[in-house]
Amino acid sequence: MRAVRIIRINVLTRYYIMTNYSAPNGNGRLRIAVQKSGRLNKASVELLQKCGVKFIRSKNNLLACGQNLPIDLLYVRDDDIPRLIASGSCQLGIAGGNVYQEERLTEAGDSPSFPTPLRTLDFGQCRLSIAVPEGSKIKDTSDLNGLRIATSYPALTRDYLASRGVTADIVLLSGSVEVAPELGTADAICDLVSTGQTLAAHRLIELQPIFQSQALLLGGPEIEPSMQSLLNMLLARVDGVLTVNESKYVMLHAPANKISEITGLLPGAETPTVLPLEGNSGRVAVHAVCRESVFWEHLESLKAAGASSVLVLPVEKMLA
Ligand code: PRT
Ligand code: ZN
Repeated sequence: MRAVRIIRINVLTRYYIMTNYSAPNGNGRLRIAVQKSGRLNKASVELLQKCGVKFIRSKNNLLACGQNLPIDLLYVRDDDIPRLIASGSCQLGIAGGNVYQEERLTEAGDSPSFPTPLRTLDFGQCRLSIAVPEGSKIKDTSDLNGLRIATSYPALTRDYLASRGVTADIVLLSGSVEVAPELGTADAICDLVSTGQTLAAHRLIELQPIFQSQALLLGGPEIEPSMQSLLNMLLARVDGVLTVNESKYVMLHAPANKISEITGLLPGAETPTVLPLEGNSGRVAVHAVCRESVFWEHLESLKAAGASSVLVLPVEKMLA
């Protein structure tokens, strides 16, 4: 049975959006919903800034108008983002995979206008996990049969339990889920975990991760043809930013007869540029873009293979 859905769009936000933004733009401007404040806000805004979107926030604080591109940011609660895209109020949005999947498992997810993930972003990593009090008799998911489990993610929790043939009573809480067992309102919880410190502070043991999450760039299934080229450009820039975040530019000197060995030690390197060095030293300069993280261990292996003067530089922008 599906969880009863509570319409969760914050009242003030809903009023504001209905009066100002309820109709699809139709003005050729791309509107992107980002979290107003919270764990995803900073990284979402920074991602768009790295994509070259310059904006200033208006007095009302909910909308930031793009200055150099026809792209505006709408600041909302993260839970509202899938619905704002589905309703056409925004074309894109950044939300956690947990929020997206929770919404997808409700009636809203059946709508043909429900958004799809366009890109998986490199922030907001966490997992939705079942946890039980220390010393609890619950040792396995199956032990939850007939018991109470507190969560803010009823659809994901119910879906997981159903896939294991378990029926438990869902206690719906909008926050502070971890205190439910202490208060005696639930036997277990299902909540987001990042470092695990919150669980430990409440003497809870992680029993079973049920969903791995990170931030997603969401988009509606259809976009006005006039906005398609703008969307394509933004997606190419997002790809560039995501690649650059991991990439490093490596420069080193190496014996000319060791080029293939040295190249093999560079993590995620494409064909390197090899340049002769002044004089006939038998050594060359090697320049390469490494698309994976470069650790001290990599540098030590390069040195052992004969490399010297190894420099690792950040890459600021990249366009495939
Ligand atoms: O106001 P709004 O509705 O927009 O914000 P919110 O309070 O619902 O969300 P927010 O800002 O707390 O989180 C936004 C998103 O960040 C979530 O939907 C996840 O996709 C992602 N995220 C990543 C997390 C965490 N890590 C996280 N650790 N969201 C919440 N937590 C909480 C968790 O609920 C628990 O209370 O942090 C605590 C556990 O953290 P650790 O590090 O102690 O394990
Ligand atoms: Zn939220």
